[in-house]
Amino acid sequence: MTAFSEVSRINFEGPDSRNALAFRYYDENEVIEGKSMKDHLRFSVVYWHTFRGQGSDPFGPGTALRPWDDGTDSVENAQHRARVAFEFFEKLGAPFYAFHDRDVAPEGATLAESHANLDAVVHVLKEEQQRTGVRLLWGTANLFSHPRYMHGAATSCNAEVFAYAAAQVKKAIEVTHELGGEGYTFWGGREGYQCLWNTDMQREQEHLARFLHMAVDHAKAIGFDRPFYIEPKPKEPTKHQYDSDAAACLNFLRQYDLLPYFKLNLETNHATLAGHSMHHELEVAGAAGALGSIDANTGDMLLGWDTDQFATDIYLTTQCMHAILKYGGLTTGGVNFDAKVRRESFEPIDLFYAHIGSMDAFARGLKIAAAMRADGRLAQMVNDRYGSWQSGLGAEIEAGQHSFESLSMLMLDKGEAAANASGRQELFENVINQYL
Ligand code: XUL
Ligand code: CO
Repeated sequence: MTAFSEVSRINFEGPDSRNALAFRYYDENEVIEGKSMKDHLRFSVVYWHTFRGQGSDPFGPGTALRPWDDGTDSVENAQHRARVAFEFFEKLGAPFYAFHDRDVAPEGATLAESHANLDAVVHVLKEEQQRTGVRLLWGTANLFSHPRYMHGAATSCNAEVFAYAAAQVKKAIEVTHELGGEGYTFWGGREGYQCLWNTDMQREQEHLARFLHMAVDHAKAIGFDRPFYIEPKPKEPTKHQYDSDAAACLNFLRQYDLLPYFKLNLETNHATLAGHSMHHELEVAGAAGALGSIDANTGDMLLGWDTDQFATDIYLTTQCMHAILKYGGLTTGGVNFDAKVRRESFEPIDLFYAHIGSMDAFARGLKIAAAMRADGRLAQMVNDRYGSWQSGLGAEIEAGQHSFESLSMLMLDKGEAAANASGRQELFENVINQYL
């Protein structure tokens, strides 16, 4: 008897299937733009929501039934849970997973004890990775739950908390390396402020940069040559996080000479909390050559907070996959389901339904985006819109052959710029709908 004995491997059955435990669109072997769907999407299951989420909210405790958990915080329970997690990854057919150090193993009474607990579970994770072939997309450290991090970690006003966080991240990078992780993520949950009057912002940002440089140095020292990711989020739990959106992260990384070592891990619900669409964030990162990975989820338009729901909206997944294809696809990163089943979906089987539905939604998004690209109409329309840059004056400006002086002479001579053409937004949107 295993944890999910009623479920067998989820198979692709095609769009007409009525089987709730089958894929309709995600056929991992189907080749799109020369690459299998499995390699395009690089689906990943997150340990924190799927295996540690209890279904609690600010108004009530957890509702989730997780019969494999014995309710204790023991290392044995954590090891058992890790084996259950791999049964889930394997049956779902997810090639990757992601974790925080404290999701997989309990925090001990001392740092040394926490390290030992982590090692004991990492041992099982390694065994299970070898048994199943499931890989680690990225690891990370939880620098936000424990009360010691109340003022932040790398940006804490308490220097010893900075030191403790450094020790924790050092270990988390080492275990990520040991498990063959394809990357390492920094999400600065409490690296921000609640009150500007008590905050030395410049000092905190310099500390954060110093911390990240130490991480880069340590990765070099141990031979971990995979990308680091910064995951933007504007708020929650702090009022303002320094890594608030893609543009702020890029500016921070550039200012402190960290850009060569970092890419961005973009999350849909974080984008919307920042007042942006995910499409916007993908474009900002992609245009800067820093699109690394995505935390796939969605918010609820009518709820203000980070609800981290599974994305099922085909329009959203099409935008994501179109931007990802446009900027060369996911290579080290993946479509990481940083998403949780809602409080009312409390049975273990709901974990399967949630992942299957969102994997299918992303598979559809990928197929639609690829069809749009193969057809070329959208690209042609965009290209036409910039027609004035293709030759003549526009091409000369792009080639650096002009100055204010020469352009001023030209326009004084002409007297007025050429007439504008319509932006045709409605037509563009209609064309997109033809592919859906
Ligand atoms: C929080 C969030 C994190 C990061 C990893 O909103 O998205 O779970 O993905 O720390
Ligand atoms: Co996330």
